[in-house]
Amino acid sequence: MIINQGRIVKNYMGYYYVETATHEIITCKVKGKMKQSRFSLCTGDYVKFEVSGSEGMITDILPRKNFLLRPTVANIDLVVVTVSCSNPDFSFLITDKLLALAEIARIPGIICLTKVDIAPVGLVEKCRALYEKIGYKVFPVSAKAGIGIEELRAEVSEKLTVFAGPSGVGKSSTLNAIDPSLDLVTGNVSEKIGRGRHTTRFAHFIPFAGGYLADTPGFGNLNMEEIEADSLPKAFREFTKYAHNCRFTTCSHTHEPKCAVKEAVEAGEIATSRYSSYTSIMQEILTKKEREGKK
Ligand SMILES: Nc1nc2c(ncn2[C@@H]2O[C@H](COP(=O)(O)OP(=O)(O)OP(=O)(O)O)[C@@H](O)[C@H]2O)c(=O)[nH]1
Ligand SMILES: [Mg+2]
Ligand SMILES: [Zn+2]
Repeated sequence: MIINQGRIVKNYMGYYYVETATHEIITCKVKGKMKQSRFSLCTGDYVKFEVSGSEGMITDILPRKNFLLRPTVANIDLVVVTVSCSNPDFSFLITDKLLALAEIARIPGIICLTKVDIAPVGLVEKCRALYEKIGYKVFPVSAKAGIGIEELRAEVSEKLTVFAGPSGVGKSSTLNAIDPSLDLVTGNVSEKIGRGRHTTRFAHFIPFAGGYLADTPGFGNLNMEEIEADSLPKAFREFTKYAHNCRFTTCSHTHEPKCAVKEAVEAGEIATSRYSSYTSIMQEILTKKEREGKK
């Protein structure tokens, strides 16, 4: 029996596709004892596996450098928060939720604003001003019109980059534009409900420019209930410099008096859209807690 190490680059129909150091892909299943393991394996995990015949059996998971809750991937270098200017409509809340998930996982994040060819007037400039001020790079692109692709390609090279975002925003289309040899399947956006059709069904890593690009399934509703309320304030990076001036050290920046974060919002130093996303997410988390408390 040969014991080997590798990395899960795809998880599909109960199989884990594990890439070895020599770039061989071994189709693996999970050994019984691993199924009860407190870790559930995900794409990006480094694992040990035994090979017998043509199939492998995963026996161990190696420690993770990081873990992103949604999309569920491990050991990554960069999250590209991918949101469209239109069709589906741009959403500050979804953008801020994705940025918060990256912050909580301590993974660098950038924003890719897709479909700039059909952007409402002023949206790109507004987003750039807002997010660049708080330290997020913004890449306006159009896969269709070939705008901004080179800049994005340079940014995502030589690392493991995950594209995350709602269904239909153009993650797969943008990846195809970055590397036309990929030929990923894309789908249209439903005219009736203005949402994507969940064309990409599983996360998978594609070798690219000394690293990997990861296409992931888009989501419909991005649920934040699993986040701890305590970890939310630091997920909004521009709050930090004000938060230590709040009257209460445990200030949640919602209902407390003498809250320096709220004062900064009123003074126009923190964007109202960011504060509004923060309070919405906090509400989602607290509503879940209350529901659980009543059970
Ligand atoms: N106008 C315009 N449409 C685009 C652009 N990029 C993608 N689209 C369209 O958006 C739709 C969805 O694209 P996909 O690439 O499948 O979106 P996705 O984010 O991968 O969606 P899921 O796999 O469902 O998560 C398709 O009809 C694309 O043709 C763009 O730059 N401009
Ligand atoms: Mg897709
Ligand atoms: Zn406060």
